Amino acid sequence: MYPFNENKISLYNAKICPFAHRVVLALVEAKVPYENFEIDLSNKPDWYAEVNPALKVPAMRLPSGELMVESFLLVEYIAEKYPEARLMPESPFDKYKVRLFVEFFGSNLLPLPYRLLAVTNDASAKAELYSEIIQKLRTLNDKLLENSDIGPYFFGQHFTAADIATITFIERLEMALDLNNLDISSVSGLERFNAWKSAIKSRPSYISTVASRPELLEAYKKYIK
Ligand SMILES: N[C@@H](CCC(=O)N[C@@H](CS)C(=O)NCC(=O)O)C(=O)O
Repeated sequence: MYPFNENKISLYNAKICPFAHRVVLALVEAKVPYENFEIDLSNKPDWYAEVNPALKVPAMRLPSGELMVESFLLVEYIAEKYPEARLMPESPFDKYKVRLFVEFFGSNLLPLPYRLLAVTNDASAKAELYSEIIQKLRTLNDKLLENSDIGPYFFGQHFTAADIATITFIERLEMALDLNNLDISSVSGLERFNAWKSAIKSRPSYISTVASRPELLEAYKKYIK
């Protein structure tokens, strides 16, 4: 039998995982008590197959015994179960906008850190990918602007699942850019993106849960080629 807490949510987490970090942010923002079970992804305990046969983190166990997987579905569950935190907007159309933004991000920006690490030692592929990264970040900037020109969050003053589900991959992208000595700090057309990123990164939920740079470098070195 796998370990769990029978009185509160059990979160099967890996601090370095951007998917798992989404769920941590949602739980902390919604002030949900939970017990963290840290899974070493390079040496998973045998019992983890009982929690998630796909052997991926995050997974969550409710005090009633149900097991749940898939990070964005977990964020949506937390948002719905704890509506006081207002992690999802109320109107169906605004909910659709959150999901569309997360979908856009997932297909366009989410893979970038892994792709960049994979061309670390290939100068021409790296230069090409750098242009693509800038172009995709500018599109992200414009989507943020389109939804709220003042910001700082996707929904203006209102921090939501749209921010939670995307920022964790930006952290990994920054790590991959730094590792490759690529700087985006003075690139034009990213002003709304930069303000968005700083606002989220200064939230206590983020500061208290983000993996350190050395922890990320150690975990992501396997993607470097
Ligand atoms: N679609 C899943 C993806 C989760 C995922 O890929 N997690 C990675 C870590 S970031 C994992 O557990 N990989 C298995 C492994 O490293 O063995 C979700 O959103 O929860």
